[in-house]
Amino acid sequence: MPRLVIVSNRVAVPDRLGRGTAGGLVVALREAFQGYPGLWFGWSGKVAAKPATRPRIVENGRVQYALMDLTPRDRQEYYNGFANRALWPTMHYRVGLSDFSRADYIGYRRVNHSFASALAPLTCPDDLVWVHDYHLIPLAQELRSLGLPNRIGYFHHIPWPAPEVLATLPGTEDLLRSIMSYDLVGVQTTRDADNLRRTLIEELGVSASERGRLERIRSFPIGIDTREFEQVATRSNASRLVRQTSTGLGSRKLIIGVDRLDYSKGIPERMGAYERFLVDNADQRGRVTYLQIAPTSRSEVPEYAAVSRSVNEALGRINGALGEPGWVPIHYVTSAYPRFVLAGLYRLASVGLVTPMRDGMNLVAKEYVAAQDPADPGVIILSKFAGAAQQLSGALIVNPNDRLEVAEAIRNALHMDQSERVDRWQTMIGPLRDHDVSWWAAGFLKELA
Ligand code: GDG
Repeated sequence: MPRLVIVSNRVAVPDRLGRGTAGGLVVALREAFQGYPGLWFGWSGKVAAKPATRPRIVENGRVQYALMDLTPRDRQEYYNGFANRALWPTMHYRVGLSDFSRADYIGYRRVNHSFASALAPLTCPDDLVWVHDYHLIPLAQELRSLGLPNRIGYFHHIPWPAPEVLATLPGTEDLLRSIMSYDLVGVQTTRDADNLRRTLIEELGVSASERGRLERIRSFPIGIDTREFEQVATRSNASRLVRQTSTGLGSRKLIIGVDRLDYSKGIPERMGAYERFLVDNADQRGRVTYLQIAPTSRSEVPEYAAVSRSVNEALGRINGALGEPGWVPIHYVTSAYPRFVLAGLYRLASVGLVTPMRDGMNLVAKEYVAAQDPADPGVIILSKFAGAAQQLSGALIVNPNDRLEVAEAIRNALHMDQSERVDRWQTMIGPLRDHDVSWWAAGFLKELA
């Protein structure tokens, strides 16, 4: 059996109790290692004054972790700069928020080069190398220039935009050339795959005779560990926080949103839609509560401070104008909760509100569905711009830019009768169980091998 080498920006080393950090990518990759002995290489999350040339190695069972520190300049230029201030907004169609700097791009290439130089000596020729996400697009090109003969695959977790959108970003041609060094490129949806193929043809001028090379671009929609999440949700009443929330609700219905605090997730827009719902349906005031969990992320990037301000502004306005003594329309928390608490809160909620402006997949949507009580499930309202909308056919699909449409979907979800809720849920849970995270990882790796 070949060894699996995973490379991602962040590496989640399990703690002494064997627990890793929660979160979609981490859970997914942990799952991939079930089938292979392996090495996981990436940034330690630490910043050190001197550049690292060799990683720190941590052994844990069948998996070896190789951790690189970044210098303050690396973190600024590679991570906060090109990856999160230029690539992330452009790939999410937010061209106006994208801030390109040549120095950041040089820093991005430098970190990819130093990661490749540190990784190459740790690999054997028959290892399968699987690189993850937009921070590391040039890695295969760097590894090839060091002579690595291995099969190297790349999975892009975020949307791949239309060619004319990506073309606004300087440096695109260089990035696109580097993506051709992979043997397999996975994206979330068929739309992303079409966009990437078109981008290569239009921006790089891939000619008709070379079109066969585009077959290496394939969609592999990522899943969750569905069965495990279903079980965790069933047992979640053991959590004091879940029981307290349930008691606090009384007969009120719960609407839930769970997102990293990121402008791509559409949190202020969603609050605006909920406000519209309360204004148009005054009888519902005091009968529903909207809980928004939004752990802070990337707080060093100025656009994230700005989205935090817009959320606080919307929250203050709505709770101030529509709240009453004894009823707060929106509960907003920015701390992260353990996974089993999250599962329990999803299960308590009559409505899952998942309305990103753009999202590669969106695992929260899948977790919400998996957590429901099969006999009395809640309703999911899902943005048409999340990759998950291509799979979750029982969702109420909305355009997150249309407050009225989202407000009406909230009303319809709250009034939907039980048999329709059960029917909709049943159309989703089977595919979620079949196309879970193991199916995703195995499908990609089989194709790569
Ligand atoms: C990227 C792409 C793609 C959130 N709050 C808490 C918490 N979370 C967990 C959720 C979920 C994960 O974080 C978020 O995953 P998403 O898919 O929703 O979003 P991104 O972080 O933007 O992920 C996305 C994904 O990669 C995988 O390919 O789907 O499109 O943007 O698992 O549950 N977990 C815990 N406490 C929290 O408070 N424990």
